[in-house]
Amino acid sequence: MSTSPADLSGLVVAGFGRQVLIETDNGDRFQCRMLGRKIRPVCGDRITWIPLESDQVDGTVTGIGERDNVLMRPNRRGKEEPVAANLDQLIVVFSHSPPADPFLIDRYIAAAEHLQINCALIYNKTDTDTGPLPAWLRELQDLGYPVALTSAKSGAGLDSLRTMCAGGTSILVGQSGVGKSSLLNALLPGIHQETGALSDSGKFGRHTTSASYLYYLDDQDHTAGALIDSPGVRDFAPPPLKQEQVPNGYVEILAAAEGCRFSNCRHENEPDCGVKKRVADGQISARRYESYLQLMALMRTLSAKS
Ligand SMILES: Nc1nc2c(ncn2[C@@H]2O[C@H](COP(=O)(O)OP(=O)(O)OP(=O)(O)O)[C@@H](O)[C@H]2O)c(=O)[nH]1
Ligand SMILES: [Mg+2]
Ligand SMILES: [Zn+2]
Repeated sequence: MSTSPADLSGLVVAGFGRQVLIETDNGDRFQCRMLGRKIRPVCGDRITWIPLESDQVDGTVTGIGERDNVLMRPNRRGKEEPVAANLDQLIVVFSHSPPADPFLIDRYIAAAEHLQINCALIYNKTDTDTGPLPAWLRELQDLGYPVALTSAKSGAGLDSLRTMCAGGTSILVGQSGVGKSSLLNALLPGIHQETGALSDSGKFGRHTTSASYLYYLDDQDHTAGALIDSPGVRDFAPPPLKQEQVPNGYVEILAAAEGCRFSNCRHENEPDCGVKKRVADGQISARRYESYLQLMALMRTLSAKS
């Protein structure tokens, strides 16, 4: 599986299990399969490849470049698998239908904090919702997470989403049905055709439901950013964290930990806990603290099982 200087370079723009779609620097796209089972590139991976004479594919991926980071999530069998690599931002999309689950959103935020990448929040389908911003959302906004109100249907807020994406690679995550793909289609009219064409080509069979796609916001100017869509019900399961990583996922809890008597305080039942003090005097949201306790308990259960 050695890479020779003759190998070409490319970026993975779509992943379909054992096959990927790659894009070269000048924008040409090729379908590639993997050389050997160990190579498992995902969307956002920089790879090396060699062309291949074949009816099925255009080339073979020979290696994956070093990853800055990789977003993991559990697959259908509960096993962790990579979703996308080399991300700069996680964009959590939610709506009022299906209803937003603040705990789920906290878990995505925690995952972004753990990966040390930005996290932004998109409240989509605002064309059908005119109520005030929910309290939990205002709290997250106050913690510093940018919030944009969008409608893929009316086009409202799409400029804010575009601005959020500038300069890096972002991935849209969130519950199935909140409108992630619709937002991409609204931002980039025409791409829907392209994904349709891909699944119709026969080369990838019917595996497009488990695929992730990367799109440049501007093909001519990559500094405008890239956005990855990750479809499927599996997206409901946020990335797993180890229990000791949970406090880092809640920025206000991490900051308040300075006031704890014990340096290894988990802010659960310990005495003289700076976090519990701030919850009591209202400086930390009780909902966020409950969410923290719930995630700690969940990760404890999961690690006990594995
Ligand atoms: N009214 C309204 N409906 C929307 C909006 N965005 C998406 N929808 C609808 O919501 C449904 C789901 O949208 P999708 O874009 O497929 O959702 P998704 O998040 O990509 O879902 P998965 O791929 O399953 O994860 C579709 O019927 C869309 O037409 C919006 O802004 N307003
Ligand atoms: Mg989708
Ligand atoms: Zn504490």
